[in-house]
Amino acid sequence: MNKFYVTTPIYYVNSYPHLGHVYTTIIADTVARYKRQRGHEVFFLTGTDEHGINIERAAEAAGVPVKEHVDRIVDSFKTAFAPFEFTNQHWVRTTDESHKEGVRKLWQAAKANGWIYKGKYEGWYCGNCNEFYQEAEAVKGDGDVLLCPTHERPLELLSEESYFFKLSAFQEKLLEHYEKNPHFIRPETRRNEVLSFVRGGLNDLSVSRVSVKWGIPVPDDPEHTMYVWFDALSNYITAIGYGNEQFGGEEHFKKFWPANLQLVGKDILRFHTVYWPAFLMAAGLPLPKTVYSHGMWLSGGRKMSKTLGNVIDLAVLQKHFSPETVRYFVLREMVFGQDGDFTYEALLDRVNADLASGLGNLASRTLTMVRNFCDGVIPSAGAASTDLTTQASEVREAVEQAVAAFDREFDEYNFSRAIEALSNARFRVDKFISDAKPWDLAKDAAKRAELELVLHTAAEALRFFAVLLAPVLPNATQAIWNQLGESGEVNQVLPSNLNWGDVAQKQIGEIAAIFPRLDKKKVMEEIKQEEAASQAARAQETKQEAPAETKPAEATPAPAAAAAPAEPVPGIAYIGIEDFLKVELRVGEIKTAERIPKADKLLRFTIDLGEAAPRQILAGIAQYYEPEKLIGRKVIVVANLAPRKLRGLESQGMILAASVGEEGRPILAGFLEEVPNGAKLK
Ligand code: ME8
Repeated sequence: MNKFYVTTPIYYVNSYPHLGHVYTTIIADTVARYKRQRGHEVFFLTGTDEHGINIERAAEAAGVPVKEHVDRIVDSFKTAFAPFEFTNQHWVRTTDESHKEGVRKLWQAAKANGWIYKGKYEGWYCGNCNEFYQEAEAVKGDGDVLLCPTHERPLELLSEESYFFKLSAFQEKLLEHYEKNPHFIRPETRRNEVLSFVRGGLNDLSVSRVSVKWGIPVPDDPEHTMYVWFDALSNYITAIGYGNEQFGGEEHFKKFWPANLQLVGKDILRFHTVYWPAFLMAAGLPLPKTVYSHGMWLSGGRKMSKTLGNVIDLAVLQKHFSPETVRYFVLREMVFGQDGDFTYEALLDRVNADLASGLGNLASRTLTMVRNFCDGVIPSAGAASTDLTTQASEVREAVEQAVAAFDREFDEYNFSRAIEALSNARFRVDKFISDAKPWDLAKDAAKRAELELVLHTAAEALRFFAVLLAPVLPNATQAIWNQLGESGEVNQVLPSNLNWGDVAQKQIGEIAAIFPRLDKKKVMEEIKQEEAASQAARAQETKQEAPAETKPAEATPAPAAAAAPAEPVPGIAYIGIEDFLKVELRVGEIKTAERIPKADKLLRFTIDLGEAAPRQILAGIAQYYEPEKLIGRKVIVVANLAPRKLRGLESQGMILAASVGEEGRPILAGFLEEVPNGAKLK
């Protein structure tokens, strides 16, 4: 039996699941079901990435032990995924002991082969992507603060002893592999991107951290923890038995590795097509057959991401749309590999057109006529008039061609085109029914053969569609299958075994609507209200999670999308809104800024808070900011803090800043949009 191993990225537990995570997992699940239906022995893996400084900090901010914190978020992923009935054999967690054993083995193998050495690292680090950036790659923010090009958050300058992976030595080997295996990176555009990146030269990679405690200790040097990407990427092999006894260990690993398809978003392309193959080569292991990098779902034209805060709320989505309709939509709507804008309007239109009026309607009208006109038994194809017989053969041809096109496109991961091929054939069937008017034929006993041919053809087409669409719409197609009077599981039917005509003489089952039509206007109104409410709740919770003065540098987890937490998070000392309202936060504009003689930490500002006169405020940020560069900058000021004297000077308020890293480097809070002086924050 052919084996097929498909993986999704393992998702960060630094926040809660959103549509993006569900998307990749839907693709993987659909591929897994497709391959199983065609007789492959499939292993489908998904899971969670649970180490790293961000997670450590988020747990700290929540005041709970890190493991407890990650367990809770892993649960929220599993809860959000549950309605989709994903068929993954395993959920790998990087906190699993078996994973740790495997990662250690990979490290030791790479080290024994001479690809890991010890050195010193200095660089600009983003805790959100766990990645160092060159200064040139960073985006310049206000006050020349360097920002992460992906997350638009400040980078930290880190310097520490580190183990390095000799990535530079793999440039030629990687290029040779890309050349020899044109399908290793797909689609083509991404392959070209990676080729030009690697041709530009590779630097050695820092693969350990002494500053991060929440990670897997480096073998024989436990002061260091492994760089999270070394840890995380290894999941694809540790989860199937590399270096541990999972599923029987080595034998199972050898059976499924190399993976056939590793699905990733384009945001993590480089990790999977440069680092990952290099790590594998370093340990003498084979490389995956294909890394497919898909596009991003955008929301309002921007990448949907928890850090940017514009994610589609899974709770709202799932309230109005069944998991099957969401599956169908994301597969049909997004051209796989390209970005796509997610809108509820498009989802509603798709569901109503393709599923309610389309497949669902074909099923209900065909089966209702079989019940009403043929005593519930699907007729055989009778000897009808030549014209109708010709039309019926054209329908059959269209369906059979679509069946072939479906597999051809699906094998190339063109999901949208595969589904479109079937939809086009369905239009042909619908037209055949509308033209032949079986409801009229039923009134005329002399037209019995015509009536039977129409219903036979429609029911047969429906049966073919059900089998083909089983990986996309598992439950709906099973319902159609049962209503057609077929037994067993539709996903076990090999499409190539389908025989046109076999539908005849089946006693149909009970008819029930498969896809109810959705009232677009009503649903849109409800969604808008729910989204506004959930955004307000999110904003409220964010305030509660991060009281102004102790706001952590990195995002604390956004509130649960799928499982909005009704219960309080243990360990957080909650305050009521009335406490929060006691703090008067106002927008101020820095009018003057200067150093204070003999006080190397303090800067003296005059700040316009929209009052009669500007205030004098002192702030301990002199080591990090050039005073001249701050003039004109809008900041947030605690306006009702009791005045106090510092170095003999009165400070009449406090400027808010994030405190970053162990040294507590301040980063001033500010605004992206124009805002008047004195405006109140609430
Ligand atoms: O990157 N559209 O985890 P992550 C489509 N832990 N897919 C999206 C998406 C969007 N807007 N947003 C996220 C990590 N995704 C690492 C991976 S793997 C060894 C470690 C999907 O939680 C997409 O698959 O940030 C993307 O690559 C992944 O979620 C990133 O998930």
